Amino acid sequence: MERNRPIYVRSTIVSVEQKSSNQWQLTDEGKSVVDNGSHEAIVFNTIPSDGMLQGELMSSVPNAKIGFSKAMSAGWIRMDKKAEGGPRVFRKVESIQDSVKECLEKIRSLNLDGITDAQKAEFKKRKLITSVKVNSFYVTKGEGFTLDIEKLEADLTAEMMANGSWKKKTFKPYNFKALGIMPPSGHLHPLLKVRAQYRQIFLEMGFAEMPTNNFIECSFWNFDSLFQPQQHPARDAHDTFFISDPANAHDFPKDYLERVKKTHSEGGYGSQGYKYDWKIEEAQKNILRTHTTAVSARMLYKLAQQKKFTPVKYFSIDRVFRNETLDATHLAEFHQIEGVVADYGLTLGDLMGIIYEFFKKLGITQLRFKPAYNPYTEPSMEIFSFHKGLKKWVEIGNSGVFRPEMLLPMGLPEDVSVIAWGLSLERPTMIKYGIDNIRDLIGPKVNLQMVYDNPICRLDK
Ligand code: FB9
Repeated sequence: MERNRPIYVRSTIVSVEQKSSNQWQLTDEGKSVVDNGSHEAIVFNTIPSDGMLQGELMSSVPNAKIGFSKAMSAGWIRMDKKAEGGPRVFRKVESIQDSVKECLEKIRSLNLDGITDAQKAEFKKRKLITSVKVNSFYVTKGEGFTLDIEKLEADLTAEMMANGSWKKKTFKPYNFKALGIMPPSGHLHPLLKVRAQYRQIFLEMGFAEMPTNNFIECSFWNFDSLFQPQQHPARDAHDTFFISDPANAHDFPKDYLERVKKTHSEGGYGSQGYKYDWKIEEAQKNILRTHTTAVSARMLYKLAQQKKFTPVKYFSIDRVFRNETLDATHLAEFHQIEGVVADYGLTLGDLMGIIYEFFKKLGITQLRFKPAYNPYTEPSMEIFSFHKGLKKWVEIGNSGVFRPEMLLPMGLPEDVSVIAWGLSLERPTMIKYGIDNIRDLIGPKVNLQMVYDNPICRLDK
């Protein structure tokens, strides 16, 4: 091995050069001519010395029409149209030279000597030959040509360095274009990808995220603080999951609880209340929260304890639980997305405006609002968007202005209003990733490969 040649470079064993060319090849008909003679030669050879009826000739040989025409043009045969019994065909010469057959034999052996362009054009027109592109590889010996395939070393080892054996080895050159091995990594679930997008939208709009790390909530914060009466059907076990241990909560702001109790049972703040015997035992019951509005209530109460009110924008995206009938798009839990704005003198127009802004960041601009009912908001509106794919208006959320019976017992100033809206995380995720059954998105039957494979989430695209 030359001393000055780098150890990792192997000299060329063979050089390969690709060349493309167009080549004439025989068609099946051309091959038949080589095997059986040209059509005109077959016609000539079929005619006996005393001639034959043209009709008989034309029906007795294949390709008789082209053969007859070419034989006539070549001066090999003649026709007597007035012969007795009908037009007869006779030979004009003793013998013929089948040049078509001879040329095609040469073309088959790739010998085009003496074959004119006009002949090639004629054969091509008669569909006897066709031009094909042929890719050829010309292999020549390189300066390092050898018949022994020497194993290229992939690694320079300490042992080679120590004993000097590296000097006699040839190393495989590094392939710096090789892609690295995909490192094993985690994969975000589609729901979490979409949650990140919604979180980003809220943050861009100046909202702060609420602490939602308590799936278990007491009925007081989940219902009573929201002025939702204790006999409301949503508070029954068929809609709500109750916790057996600990079944009850005991830590409430005492003064606030009394104000809530009074507002429900006797009214107050201009409201007649529900006029029922409000029971703390109902408020103490622990449940799995049915909406993140329970967290909003806690945050608004905390806000009201400030000496001086300050406007806020809060949001939350987290799991809520409802003991509802399951189907292809509903499970007993879902992720609720909620936005809340508290400020002086907010109106329904402000609520519509901020909902427009929110959904515009999702690429949705066609909205409609439909009057609705929520126990804790008045007025309330369902939000609809025109779905281009389905060509119809679909519900995409709910919204409203929190009632004074909810806000004033907390201690918020009378001129402060709070607007809020909500939607689910699952619905947009299923739409985004084209998932029809929620069990393909969430739950024990989810195909984890879907989690690995599904693309990045961009909600505005
Ligand atoms: O998310 C819903 N639909 C939706 C949302 C987004 C979407 O695509 C994205 C825009 C690109 C497509 C559809 N809905 C609300 C409407 C329906 O899906 C509905 O059938 C299911 N609703 C859930 C509750 O059902 C028991 C979705 C969930 C929901 C409903 C209401 C709220 C939150 C979630 C609320 C609220 C609220 C109201 C006032 C004040 C505070 C909170």
